[in-house]
Amino acid sequence: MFFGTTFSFFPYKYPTQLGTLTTKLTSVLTSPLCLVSMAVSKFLSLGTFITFLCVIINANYGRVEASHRVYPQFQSLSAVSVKQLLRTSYHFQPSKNWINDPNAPMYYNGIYHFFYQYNPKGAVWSNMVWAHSVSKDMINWEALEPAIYPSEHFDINGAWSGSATILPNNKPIILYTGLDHKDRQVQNYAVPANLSDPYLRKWIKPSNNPVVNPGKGVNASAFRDPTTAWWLNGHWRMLVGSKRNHRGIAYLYRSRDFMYWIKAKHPFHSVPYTGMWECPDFYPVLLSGKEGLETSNIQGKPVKHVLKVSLDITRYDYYTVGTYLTAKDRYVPDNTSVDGWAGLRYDYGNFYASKTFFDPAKKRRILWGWVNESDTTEDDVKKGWAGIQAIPRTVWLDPNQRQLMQWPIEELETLRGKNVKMRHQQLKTGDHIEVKGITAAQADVDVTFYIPSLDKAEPFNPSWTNAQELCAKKGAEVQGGVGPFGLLTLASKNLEEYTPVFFRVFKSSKKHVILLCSDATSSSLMDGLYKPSFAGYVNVDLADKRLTLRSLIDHSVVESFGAGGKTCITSRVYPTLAVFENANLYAFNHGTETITVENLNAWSMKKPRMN
Ligand SMILES: *[C@@H]1O[C@H](CO)[C@@H](O)[C@H](O)[C@H]1NC(C)=O
Ligand SMILES: *[C@@H]1O[C@H](CO)[C@@H](O)[C@H](O)[C@H]1NC(C)=O
Ligand SMILES: *[C@@H]1O[C@H](CO)[C@@H](O)[C@H](O)[C@H]1NC(C)=O
Ligand SMILES: *[C@H]1O[C@@H](CO)[C@H](O)[C@@H](O)[C@@H]1NC(C)=O
Repeated sequence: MFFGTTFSFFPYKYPTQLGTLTTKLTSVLTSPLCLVSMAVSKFLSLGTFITFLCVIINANYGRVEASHRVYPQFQSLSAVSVKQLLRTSYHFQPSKNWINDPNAPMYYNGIYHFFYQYNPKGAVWSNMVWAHSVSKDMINWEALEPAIYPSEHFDINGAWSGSATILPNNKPIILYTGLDHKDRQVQNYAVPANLSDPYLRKWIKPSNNPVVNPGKGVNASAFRDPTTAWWLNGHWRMLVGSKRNHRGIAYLYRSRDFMYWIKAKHPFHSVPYTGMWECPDFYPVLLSGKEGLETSNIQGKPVKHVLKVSLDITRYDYYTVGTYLTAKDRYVPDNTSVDGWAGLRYDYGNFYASKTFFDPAKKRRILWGWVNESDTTEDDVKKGWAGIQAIPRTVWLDPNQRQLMQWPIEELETLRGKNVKMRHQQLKTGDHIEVKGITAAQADVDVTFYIPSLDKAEPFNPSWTNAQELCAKKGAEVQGGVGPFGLLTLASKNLEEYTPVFFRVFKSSKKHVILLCSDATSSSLMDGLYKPSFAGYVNVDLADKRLTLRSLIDHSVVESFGAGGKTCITSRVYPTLAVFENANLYAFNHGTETITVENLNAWSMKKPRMN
């Protein structure tokens, strides 16, 4: 009974009526200078100066709320045409319109629930509601009616992101951010109207909301995204993301009954000059093995904790591995984890506002993350859709205890169709060997490369702290010693278009440095797209001289997992020639050292039921 006994008093409330539907149009303006800075991503090397500048600029050009109201009529949506070209097939998305943050993923009585920020009216960010889908395997999805939408004084101007907690006696409860009638960000709760409905279709927002007001000293315009709550020593705890001046903050709140919350004297954690912390996520991980833990279930277990924050300034998700000081109720990152934007990321590409949940059915922790578009807003309006979710990933602690490992949930493999293999294939300098016989635009590729010798690895310059800059400088075409080698995905026949995912191996004084790149520079002949050379370092020793790479290719997304999930990169690309059956897949090597494809498996991927 690690939850204690307080909960028999839990006051579920069932109001008789749901209010009328109103939402307020809101819009995001992002400072052009910061966007440019982010696009070239010079941040990491220029350090806090640009950061500081952007914080200031964002303060002036940040989120601006318009004042007129719209009345979404969910039953009679204006028809939009949805373009199929470049639409993903097995990544989560609704049938049309804009989506962003994953909200309150959870498992309840045999069903996975997934909620997400959704605009029922169009393909741009606006009119946010909580769309709701259900699944038995997190691969095939059925869309339901929106679960939460603006209707009450405490969320009349917006129903923003939040999380689910499963209370004792298996009762789900959602905490979410409402934009109230005064445009303040407040934290509300919602509960299922009927716990016997297997799909939990209807959610109610009791009248004692909001349960958390910003309070004194808290910026009511920067106070959002409550976490899953955890139970310890007689109290629930949860975090809310915020900032004070330029310091990013996760405020800690405690409650005995989930209704009456008190802010802790000290923030749970904060870091100067990191700006607004969105979507904090906090959870335990076992020191060894892949098994996940329920957020409250740590007593007597050998654990570390993970704190993830989404930095609004850089629009990436960063995490640290550290220690939860339960006596002080504070989090301290390990000295091996860099805290801030030089730190570890779940993904070095398009991946934001992520959230994990514990899946009791398979005892694993699963990560959901939003993957935005890299085309323009005008393109999105023409397409009729914008945004997908990354394939759910199982996460666990790397045996080195310094970082996480991530791997697509095993259920994805049920979509694998035709399989082709490549074994012991040598890749000499300049080789492009085609992987023939699968649908290369919609595929799952898993490859093990063998590096016979590391002697030719180029020297690593210690000033190369920014992986993305290094990848931009030394792309797939620049000949190296050991690498670049890897996959050319979504490639047109004559290589007018291709998205290479590849390794380069460098030699430093102590060990080898491995770079993984997913480079969108040559991905499309179309202009006006965001085509970054996304990259991250891979912390592996090459004792066995092998590197593995798995790429999930899905028309306009390439989601890659290096070295068994140590480093992940998701790229959005929009080929014009390399589409459908005109897309090709190659293994390539542009290094002087010959590399062997020891084992490659590629599968055509089937299309699941998708909303
Ligand atoms: C509060 O946050 C908003 C939104 O980021 C920002 O514009 C404003 O300057 C902040 N106010 C203070 C007092 O820091
Ligand atoms: C709750 O859901 C169950 C199962 O779908 C249904 O039989 C029951 O009528 C519902 N109760 C109410 C009050 O709607
Ligand atoms: C980091 O922390 C560990 C114990 O947690 C300690 O043994 C080690 O000396 C620390 N290293 C540095 C550089 O502070
Ligand atoms: C995704 O889109 C690109 C291109 O417009 C932006 O540069 C990123 O900041 C954006 N990412 C998020 C999380 O909004």
